[in-house]
Amino acid sequence: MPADLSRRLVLTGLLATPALLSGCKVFDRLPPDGATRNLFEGANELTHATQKLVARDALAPEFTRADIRQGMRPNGVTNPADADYRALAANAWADWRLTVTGAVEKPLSLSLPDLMAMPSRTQITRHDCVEGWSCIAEWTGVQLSRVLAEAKLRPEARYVYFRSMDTIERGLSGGIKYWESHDLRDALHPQTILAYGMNGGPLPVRNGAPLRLRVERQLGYKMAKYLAGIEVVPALADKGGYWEERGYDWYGGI
Ligand SMILES: Nc1nc2c(c(=O)[nH]1)N[C@H]1C(S)=C(S)[C@@H](COP(=O)(O)O)O[C@H]1N2
Ligand SMILES: [Mo]
Repeated sequence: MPADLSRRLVLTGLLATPALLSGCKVFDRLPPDGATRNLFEGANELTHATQKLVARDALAPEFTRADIRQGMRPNGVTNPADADYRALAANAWADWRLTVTGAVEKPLSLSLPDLMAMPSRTQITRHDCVEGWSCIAEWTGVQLSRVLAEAKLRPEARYVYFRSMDTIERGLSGGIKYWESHDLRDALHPQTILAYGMNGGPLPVRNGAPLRLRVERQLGYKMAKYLAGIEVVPALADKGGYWEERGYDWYGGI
């Protein structure tokens, strides 16, 4: 049995909730709109509520360099074809900016050197994809809490949207760019970083250059790559992300 699943079993056994299926592979194989799915949507909320009470501020395990595995296998979009992204990459990110907007006193527009000038954090953590694989890699970046502190959250701030530059789905009416969201509790967690470095070098394109989110207590799809903007909001305006709109849990806790 995978470690995650057994850990989840222990947790759910302890708490005697039906939260086992929430966020794990079994859940994601259920038909997105079926009755079973609806039944477990309640369990998703329960997991979120329970973890808030007992475990959400705990740190994810950190590893040593000797534990680094697979050099971080890339997944999802690995080489954005978007013209604006290509132009930014061709110019070594000199024209790229991360915008911080919404429910903040001081909207920001930060270059890569701006972010690198802030105090950094390096962490070696395990990445778990909902598809059932995991990797261990070293991430370097700036804590999101520092960036949000600089922007000064307004009292109505509750959630943070992460807007990516890659088109993940092309349709007749245009392309859909990847996006994600987290509540403030995860956004302000000490291991939540905006990473520009991986395994001692710059973040490669396949893993989200120039900047990607790391939220170490959640599943891979919650960590948006190719960031362009952060938007602080009082309430979510949708299901919270690209995969959530397609049936995944909004709270992808592990
Ligand atoms: N912008 C963007 N972010 C993304 C994705 C994506 O396709 N586009 N895929 C997600 C998924 S499902 C996973 S598992 C991780 C993969 O990160 P990696 O490519 O560094 O392994 O990125 C997540 N963030
Ligand atoms: Mo994933």
